[in-house]
Amino acid sequence: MNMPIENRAARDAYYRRIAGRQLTPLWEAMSALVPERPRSPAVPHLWSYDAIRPWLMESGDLITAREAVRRVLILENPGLAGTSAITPALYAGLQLILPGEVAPSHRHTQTALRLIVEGDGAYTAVDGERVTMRPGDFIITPSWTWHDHGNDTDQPVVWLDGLDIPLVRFLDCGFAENYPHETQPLIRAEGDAAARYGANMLPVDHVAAPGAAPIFSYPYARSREALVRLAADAPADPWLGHKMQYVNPATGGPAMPTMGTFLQLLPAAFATRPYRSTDGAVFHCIEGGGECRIGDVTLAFAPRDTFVVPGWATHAFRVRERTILFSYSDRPVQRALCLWREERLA
Ligand code: 1HN
Repeated sequence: MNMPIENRAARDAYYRRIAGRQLTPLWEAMSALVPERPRSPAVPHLWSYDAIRPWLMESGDLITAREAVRRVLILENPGLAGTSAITPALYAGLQLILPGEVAPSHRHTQTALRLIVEGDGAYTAVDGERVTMRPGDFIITPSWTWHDHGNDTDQPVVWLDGLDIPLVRFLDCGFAENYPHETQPLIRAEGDAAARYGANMLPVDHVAAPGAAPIFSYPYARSREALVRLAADAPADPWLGHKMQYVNPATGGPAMPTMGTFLQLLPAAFATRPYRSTDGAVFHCIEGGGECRIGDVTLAFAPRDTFVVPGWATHAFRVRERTILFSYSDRPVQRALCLWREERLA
């Protein structure tokens, strides 16, 4: 029987010959293709709002929202350079809309979320209904819904955009089109969706369908009140503090099919135990401030800062004052595929 011994030169010559036929040897790639545990190419990183704000405002002197379509500075993970991604599956950006501006109507199969960072009273119109934006509000733009934004206030308005752009690109299911006019017609009064689906009731003939929530806005005042109420009586989870997820009120499932969204309260002087999960997450500090230790990196965050924790990276929080963090990840996708894992460490 033939017993080959390692001959590097012979193997390399063979790889070059088969490469011409678009063939590559699995045995050279095996450990990278099937790693023992996730090794995310994403790295921990923080974007300080105070540091970024001047650059964002400067973009307002260079291009209008109309010309830009969306005037956004992308938060690109340093470990994913050139991909416009903050984690392998997700995108993040900070969008600026100045007084009097309109960001024209379009739709795409990518799902978007907004977390309002600065400014009070701009609006987004989704599927024929306007939603007013206030700081801390969480607003969704489901896949393939027409959406345009406007700012009728006298102050700049900034929000954090989260989209599933890299995921949709990976799956090759991106479609997009512009609305024939700058804005879409409003066919329902503001507050219609919230009344119909967001008051712990549903229309009597409603048939729950899979997909994004039928409400577009989760006002911060209500979400915050719930967390503050819980924190007053219930013990904090040692790993997560008081952490809630935003849901589709018609199904109890996640607010959007591709992105999980969370709001978390960490009491004053609280330190969480180390935790990791397979979904890398984008965090945004709404109130308070502290530190997130991720492996040997420590990120110090203040209100309006955004930071990213890569998937399966062990991390722990330490806060001074009561802190409220918004976060989003691809958890619903991982769960639907039975891939999601978490680990609570000592
Ligand atoms: C988009 O439609 C928005 O509607 C924001 O505000 C960011 C990034 C890429 C593609 C579409 C928005 C986007 C986007």
